[in-house]
Amino acid sequence: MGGSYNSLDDAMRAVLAALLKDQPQFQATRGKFSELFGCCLHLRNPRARLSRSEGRSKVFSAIGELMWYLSGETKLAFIDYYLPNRYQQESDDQINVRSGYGERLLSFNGINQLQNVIDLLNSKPSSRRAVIQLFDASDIAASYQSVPCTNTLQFIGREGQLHMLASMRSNDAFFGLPHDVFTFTMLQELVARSVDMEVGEYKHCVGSLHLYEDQRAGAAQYLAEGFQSHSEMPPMPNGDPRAAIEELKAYEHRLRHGSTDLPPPGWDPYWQSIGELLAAFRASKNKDLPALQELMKRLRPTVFKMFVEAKVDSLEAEVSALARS
Ligand code: 5HM
Repeated sequence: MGGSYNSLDDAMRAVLAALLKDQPQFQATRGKFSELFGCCLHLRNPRARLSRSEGRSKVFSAIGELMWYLSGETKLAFIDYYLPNRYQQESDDQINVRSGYGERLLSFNGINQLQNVIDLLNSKPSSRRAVIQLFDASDIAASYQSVPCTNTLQFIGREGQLHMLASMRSNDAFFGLPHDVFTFTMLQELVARSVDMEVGEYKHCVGSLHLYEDQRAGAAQYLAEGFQSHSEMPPMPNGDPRAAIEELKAYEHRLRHGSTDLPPPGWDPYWQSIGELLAAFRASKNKDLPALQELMKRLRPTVFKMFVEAKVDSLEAEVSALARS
């Protein structure tokens, strides 16, 4: 199984349909699962990285995971804000999560791997050495609650386009895949902008691509939703994105620590819309329906608007259910 797809949703539909055909015959600590071995998915357009269905809420956690990686840390408290209770069992000490990529990306034994590949590609745009290593020999030298599922992220510059190949040892097709494709293709675009190339193609190659037994109903429901139109993100602004990312990180930090401010004025609309999504997540966590409705009014018609709309709908339903009880 493999194949070439126009969007993440197209790839997910093919993968989940194939995984549902088989009965869950393998057993892991995390449950029984069916599996595709050695699967390589080719996304022709890495910006079609938003799954409409996961968008009922997962776009927020996907952006949360990206911010977590870019923080350079692996703190449980950070990701728990976006995915409550999901990562607790992944942590050995309830402080850090070993399978988080932030520290390894930005400070692996003191090496900033992200900056390294940018510097390498700026000096040798066609290099075959632009590799970020995430899984490490030490990960299986002892027993841990969780270790990175990604082996390497490789960037290949060809004719002004930056392609990417993600190599994963293990990937959960229903929950992990949409998050991983989102965060990795965002990193691809960040690197492309930093080396003045256009975003090329994306390949997602996985040793064990699997579906757990307890996610089969969700996967079947996703397939039953039928065809989803593509939600392509707009291009990231040209030029070095580092300053914008630092501002976004500082803003995200304030929101996560309780601020309800809107993104500061003057940002490029691309970063502004990501900031607005983070603000909508803050308001929905606060169950602040007026703030969410206000934000909805201010949002420009971006690909993100439908995700905020879904948050407004579910909070409205919650509030009216409360009023009835
Ligand atoms: O036994 P193993 O370490 O492979 O279990 C980790 C589980 O988390 C697997 O189902 C894996 O596919 C999923 N996972 C994922 O899909 C975990 C991470 C964290 O590195 C990830 N994607 N990024």
